[in-house]
Amino acid sequence: MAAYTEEEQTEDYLFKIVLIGDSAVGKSNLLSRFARNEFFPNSKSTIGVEFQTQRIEIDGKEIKAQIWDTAGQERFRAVTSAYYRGAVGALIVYDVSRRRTFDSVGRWLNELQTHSDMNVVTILIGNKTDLKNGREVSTDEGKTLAEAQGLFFLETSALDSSNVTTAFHTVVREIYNILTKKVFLSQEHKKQDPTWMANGKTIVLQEDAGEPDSQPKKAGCCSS
Ligand SMILES: Nc1nc2c(ncn2[C@@H]2O[C@H](COP(=O)(O)OP(=O)(O)OP(=O)(O)O)[C@@H](O)[C@H]2O)c(=O)[nH]1
Ligand SMILES: [Mg+2]
Repeated sequence: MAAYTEEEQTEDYLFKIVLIGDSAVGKSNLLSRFARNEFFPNSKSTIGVEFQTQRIEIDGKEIKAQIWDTAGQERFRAVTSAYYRGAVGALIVYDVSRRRTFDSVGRWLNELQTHSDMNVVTILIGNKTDLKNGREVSTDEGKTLAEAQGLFFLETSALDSSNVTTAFHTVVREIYNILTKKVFLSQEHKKQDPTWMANGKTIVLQEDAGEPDSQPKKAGCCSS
């Protein structure tokens, strides 16, 4: 593990980003849509931890986004602290057609804050916007919660692909911006907490794919 300060930046970057949210909200399908442009209509619950590494180019620099995915359901989850260790970005996902999953967002935010030792760039994702008739959570409700918590916000559909790439790119771009000190504060964060990222905290990046302590892993490398 390495801590990069302003002076020590290397050419390439590896950002660990975690996917969290209740079971069946579509975390694994958002990842497979983003990484391989695949969607599975009948996917099973994730067991343990999987991750994909996706290359993204920003300002001529190669960023490796290492995106971690685990089960929303407690009994299938990997050791929590190992999952969050070294994460610099997070997507908290709920299902716009199941209000219960939206009600859980606070709990996921707490868990993220408990287990991460730094400010993690976090985006709230309302997934499954294709289920137009089954919607239980409005766009405004999602937006309001995100604003209250100082999070980015997007609605997505892993099924029809809408906003999936944008969601991951938003997180990666913001981490990159913070790291390169191009912007200290996003507008969203500025509104909520003027001290956010301006308090001298070091961003910690993992050099290697830190493995979960006792769970199976699946690493996949994908096209850029
Ligand atoms: N209509 C619709 N269905 C989706 C979408 N994303 C995922 N699904 C479906 O929702 C179910 C659960 O998706 P997963 O990606 O496995 O959910 P998960 O959040 O990874 O679930 P866990 O691994 O149990 O935490 C599957 O049947 C998917 O096909 C979407 O955008 N629209
Ligand atoms: Mg899953």
